[in-house]
Amino acid sequence: MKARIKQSVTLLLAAGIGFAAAGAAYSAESLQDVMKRRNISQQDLLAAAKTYVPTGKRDEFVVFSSGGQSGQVIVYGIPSMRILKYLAVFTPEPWQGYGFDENSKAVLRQGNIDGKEINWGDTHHPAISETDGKYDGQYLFINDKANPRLAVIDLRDFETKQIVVNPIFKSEHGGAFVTPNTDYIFEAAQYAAPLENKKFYPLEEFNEKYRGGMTYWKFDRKEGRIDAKKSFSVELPPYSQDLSDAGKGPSDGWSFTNSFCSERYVGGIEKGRPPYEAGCSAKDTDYLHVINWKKAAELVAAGKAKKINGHDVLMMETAIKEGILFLVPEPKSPHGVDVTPDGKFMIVAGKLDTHVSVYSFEKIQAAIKAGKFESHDPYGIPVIGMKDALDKQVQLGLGPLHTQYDSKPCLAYTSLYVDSQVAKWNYCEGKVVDKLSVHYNIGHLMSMEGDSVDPKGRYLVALNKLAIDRFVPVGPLHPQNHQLIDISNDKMQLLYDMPLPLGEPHYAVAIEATKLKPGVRYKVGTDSRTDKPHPGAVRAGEEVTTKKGNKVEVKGTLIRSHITPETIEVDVGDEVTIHLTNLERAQDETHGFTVSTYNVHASIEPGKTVTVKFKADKEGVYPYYCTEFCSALHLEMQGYLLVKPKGWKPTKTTLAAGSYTEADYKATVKKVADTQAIIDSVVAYITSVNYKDFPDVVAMVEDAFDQLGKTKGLKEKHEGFAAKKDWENANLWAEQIWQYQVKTADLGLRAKTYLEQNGAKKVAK
Ligand code: K7E
Ligand code: CUA
Repeated sequence: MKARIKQSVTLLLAAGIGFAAAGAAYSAESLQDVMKRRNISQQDLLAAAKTYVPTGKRDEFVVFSSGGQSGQVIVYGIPSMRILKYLAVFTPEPWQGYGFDENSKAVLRQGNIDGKEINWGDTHHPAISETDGKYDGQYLFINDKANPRLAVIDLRDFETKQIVVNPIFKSEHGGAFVTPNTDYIFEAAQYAAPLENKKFYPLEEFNEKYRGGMTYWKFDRKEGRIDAKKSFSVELPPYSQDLSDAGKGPSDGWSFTNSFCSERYVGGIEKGRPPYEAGCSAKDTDYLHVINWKKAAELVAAGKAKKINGHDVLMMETAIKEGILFLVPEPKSPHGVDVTPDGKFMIVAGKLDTHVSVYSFEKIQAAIKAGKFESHDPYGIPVIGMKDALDKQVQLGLGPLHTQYDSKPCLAYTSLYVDSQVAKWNYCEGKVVDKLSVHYNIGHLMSMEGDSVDPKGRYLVALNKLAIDRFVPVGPLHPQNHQLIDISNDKMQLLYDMPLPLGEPHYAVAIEATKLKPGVRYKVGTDSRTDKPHPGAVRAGEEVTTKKGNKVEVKGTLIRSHITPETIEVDVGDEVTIHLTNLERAQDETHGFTVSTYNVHASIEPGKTVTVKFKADKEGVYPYYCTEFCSALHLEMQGYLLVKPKGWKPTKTTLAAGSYTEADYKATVKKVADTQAIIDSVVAYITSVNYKDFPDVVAMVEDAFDQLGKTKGLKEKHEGFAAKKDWENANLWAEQIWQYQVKTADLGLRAKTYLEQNGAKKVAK
């Protein structure tokens, strides 16, 4: 221990004074040498140059990808394809404490269905909040297909704030999609089921009793939460509603939803009936659902909805009568419907058709106005003739699924699942301009802000379903493969294969990195899951442990490098609640907290307050500690939970002590003086240059002085003990000054290096 401190002083001194080790001489390989050795072509090199983000530089775009069955969201950068974070949404995630502390558990448990805890989700479609149809970078939404739920993630801190359970569906897939000003986030049911909860109807009553639907969740932007009371649904036939999109520009106020299995076929392979896949693709067409959601919202507000499970549902009968619901045939088992950036067309891709169908919003409106319908479906919904709604059909290839848009007008990219290709085509002229093979079986694809009114072009990502031969084998379960494609030129160029070790991603959205402005710290004492002051928060010096009956409540703090309190004593059987506030203001100074064997963990970022709770049901000794390597003395950031047996009485009342001498004390005092000299020299350097022009440095300097400020009063304290010849206390309090100095010096040296590397200039004194 002492040896280590001595070593770190030496290191500190060396760094402060600036001994730089000279680089060893070696013969450098040329670029040509490397290309030859690694068998890299000019084309590879170009791709590498387009994706490489040198150290210290940042990506241009940030992607939020669905994490599929992981129930999470994956965040990565473009063009580097480096993974930045997994966002915990429907599934516990221990690093972030999600599901292991009380505050995040409260969010996770909002997703309970009928009191059942659900600890996973099947996330499909993320959506970024929009203002005037453009991504605004404030919120992210994502659906859970398996358990019909929707989550709200705040992009100020990238944390899940809310989960809402769909009150009438049993599965949902066509969501999340946002309206152009994020008034509503909507989702479509997938597999039809009775809308009333816990109602049983046999499959023989499928046509009469099973239903699909669309739910429009009202988003309260001021609160940053969905307002379930102001949300509503529209009842739809049991047609297996699928992907959807919101109208924009001229089509704002309308939503469009595909369907498959409008045959309403019910399988039964075990009874010798042909399976779903046969019965669900028998017809040549399915239905595009066209809904006037703005009018629907007005009708609901006017009291025309029926309450089902306490939720407003506009029934089909009302929707038909009020003229807000229409169907248009679409070929065959379609998947994606994607509204063009100008809002004039809806492009539908039919999985079993080689064409994409471009529907005209203008033509659909004309047919509605003229009352020109070719028929009505079995539920009485007016059906607009396909030819009356179509602008054109374009043959692209096998298995078209999803479409995204370019910044250049009329250009679209459609994924071809069966062909394993991306088709680049012009929807104004109706012709294919380029095709590129991907590896393999592409599902969704994504261009930069490519589903907004203002796509950014440049890059496209192919979200492939199969990776087969792309990566080093890791067992039968292969990684996912996201491929980055350069679309800035006439010909598409494949740039990069990224194996994703979490899946299966369905859709992803990419936003310009500069639009995201997440914070680096919370206001001290914030519950990050409610965005409100945490009732268990305390400031330094206010830490307290109380006991009422068998309930022990600890209000503690964390700062480099100690946890207050360092001992928690309880009786066996006590319910223990520990609230911890991270007092740090420094960027990235997160502390973690866990107690041995009690299955609790918290990630406590600067300013945050988090609660962990457990029943101390076994007597014994349980170390607790900080789980983030937060400082040189991180390992010492520790304490003991002592769970005492019933009726236990102490026999010994003094703690085991170290034995320090006057010489130890003097050595510590000298160390403190030497370190202060380093700090002074670093401060002299920093203030001699234009450090105020570097916001990151200003923050580091602030944090450094914050640390140094904590030494106040400690000098008097150690000198007081020294006067009484209490060398133990004198030495340890002097040592504590040095602890703060080390953190100050560390920040100061980091600031100095930053300034030197970023061309700081001398300023006149
Ligand atoms: Cu996998 Cu959008 Cu759910 Cu298509 S979805 S591939
Ligand atoms: Cu705090 Cu390690």
